[in-house]
Amino acid sequence: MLSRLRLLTAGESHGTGLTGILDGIPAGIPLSEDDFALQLRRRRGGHGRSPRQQLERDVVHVQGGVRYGRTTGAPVTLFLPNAEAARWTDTLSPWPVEQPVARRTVPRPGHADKAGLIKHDLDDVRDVLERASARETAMRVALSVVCRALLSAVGVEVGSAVVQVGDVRAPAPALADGAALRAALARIEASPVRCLDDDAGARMVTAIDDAARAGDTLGGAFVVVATGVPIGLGSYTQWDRRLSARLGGAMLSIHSAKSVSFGDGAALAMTPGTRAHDAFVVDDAGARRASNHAGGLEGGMTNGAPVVVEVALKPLSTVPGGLPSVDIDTGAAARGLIERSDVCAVPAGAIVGEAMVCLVLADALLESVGGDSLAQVQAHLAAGQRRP
Ligand code: EPS
Repeated sequence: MLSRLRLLTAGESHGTGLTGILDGIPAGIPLSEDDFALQLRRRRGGHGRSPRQQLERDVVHVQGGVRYGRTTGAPVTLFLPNAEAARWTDTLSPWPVEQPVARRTVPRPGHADKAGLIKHDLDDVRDVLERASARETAMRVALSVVCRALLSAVGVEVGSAVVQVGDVRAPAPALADGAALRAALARIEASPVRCLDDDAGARMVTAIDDAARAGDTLGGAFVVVATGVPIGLGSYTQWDRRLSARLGGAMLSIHSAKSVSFGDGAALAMTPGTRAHDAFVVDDAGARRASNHAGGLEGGMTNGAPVVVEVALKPLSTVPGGLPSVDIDTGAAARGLIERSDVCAVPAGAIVGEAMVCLVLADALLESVGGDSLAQVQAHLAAGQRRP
């Protein structure tokens, strides 16, 4: 999925913390502690999040690759402590303890639990759920801050909006350029569900409150938009270098993601070819496009229009009352184990979506123009004809 960058995360949801490494980042990218704090705060937010998000402070410890507020070219290494780790020392001790904590033997349908147990020959759901938890996305968001800073230094801006919670659907936000995105983001950030449409946003809040009262969870969908993207990132020359495939794969790696689409997505399947494409308008000002049905991607490459990606998330499988399941010790019917959970994580998912778009676009930018320092990347970009 990545060609110039490598990203790895490690750590359990209730362990001492999450560790992350981002390798292949050029030197000279400016970073501040506030950049990390901002993105991690955005990921914790949203109506319908679990109490966990009030407990976490998400203060990033930079353990390598950054000095005096600039990347050095070495792997960026981050550690994100978990606020409650002290309560879990016996449960997650790397070494045997005198009184082992009771095993969890009822897998949650919809989660990684059952297949994870069988795959790794485990007998305690705890060993699966700790790593399968969406807490891991906090580290992806933290590492993506470096990619966002690189993109921002070449004029690329990335934002997101929630367009669906349960069956409440908002109109798709029309974000034609960086200025429109910035104006919309000011309103989106103020919405408790990251929705640009106030009426739909209010109905989403009500839907989440109703689900909470009913002991249920809700999925939905978000859209990520990237503006100012240079033309020609990705490639049409080989299947696995197509940016649509790489972006799609990265988005589907987000917990709960069930589908991904670009631009008008599935609606294009029922639109005739004469209306489905972004025809050129040629006038005195030159050639331009009057629409962006393609979502900024043609032939597996960026075409200079905003990249528009929509991701649908299923409702969280950790439902408060537990779903019908089976006890793996006895084989008897049982309720899926009950863990603290969000009612709706779609607003947070949107921030994780932004993180994955930042990562894939930064990787494709480095692949396309190259450079071992930010100044080199900027110079290489300026030397080419990469702008609409
Ligand atoms: C999450 C952390 C988790 C859950 C949620 C998302 O924290 P905890 O496991 O302590 O409740 O709130 O993850 C899930 C519901 C899940 O099934 O993975 C987070 O930080 O985003």
